[in-house]
Amino acid sequence: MDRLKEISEHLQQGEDEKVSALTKRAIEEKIPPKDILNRGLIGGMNIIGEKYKAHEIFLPQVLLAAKAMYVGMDLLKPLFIKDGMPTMGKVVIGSVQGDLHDIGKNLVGIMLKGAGFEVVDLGNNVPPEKFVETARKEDAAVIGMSALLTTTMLVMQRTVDLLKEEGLGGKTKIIIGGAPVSEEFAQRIGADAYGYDSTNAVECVKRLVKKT
Ligand code: B1M
Repeated sequence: MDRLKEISEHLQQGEDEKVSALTKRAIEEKIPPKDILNRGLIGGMNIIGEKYKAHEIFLPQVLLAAKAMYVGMDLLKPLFIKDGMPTMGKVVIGSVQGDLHDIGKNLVGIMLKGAGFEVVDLGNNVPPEKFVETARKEDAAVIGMSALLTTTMLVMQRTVDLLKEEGLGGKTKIIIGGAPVSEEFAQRIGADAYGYDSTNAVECVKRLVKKT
């Protein structure tokens, strides 16, 4: 069977040890890390998402798949992060308050580090005050917020507003991302950019940093 398909299928079964072994083998076989990530790991996770939506599987299976996803991501991380690169600027990232989904946000963090940015990762369930306070303390060029739930998207608006109230509006730029958000939503709440995936997020952040 195709190696990437194998990774995707074992991820869907939540078999983290198999995913680990197969990811290692794919790296040895010189399959591009981007393909292992996009077609193997994310490919498997997307199918999990569809099955979960159709009530074909339940939360415990999603959690096991997420664990396997992390095992694979940890192996790929060093291949995306080049050592010793000069920093392109500081980015504070997190999943917004009420949101525990952090796989996409972590991917964005890995890609940003790989592109030479310094990343301050606040984790998940991050309130607006924490984003703004950290951006000020760290003198960050950009805040990156991730939301996977339609209910938590609204926290992004509160963070954008708070940043302006605190006088950091023009200085610290904001990029948002996550399945329920869009370019149109980003414009509506006054965010500076919307990243549709982790690669696009890096392109947007590079553009934002040039403008600061
Ligand atoms: Co949840 N969940 N979940 N879940 N979960 C979704 C999001 C859902 C769409 C599933 C569904 O019903 N089809 C649904 C949301 C519905 C909605 O609001 N419209 C949902 C729900 C309802 C819930 C719970 C409420 C379930 C419950 O308890 N009844 C609950 C909420 C918990 C909470 O947050 N308070 C919940 C819990 C969980 C788990 C804990 C089991 C687990 C999360 C584990 C973890 O993250 N550590 C989980 C998972 C894994 C999912 C799905 C299946 C997969 C999400 C994922 O990791 N995808 C998801 C279904 C789906 O999305 N298809 C679902 C892979 C990841 C690489 O993609 O995160 O989209 P994604 O990130 C992408 C882009 O969006 C973008 O780049 C990434 C790479 O391409 N991106 C950015 C993301 N952030 C960005 C930031 C940027 C730029 C780009 O700039 C800063």
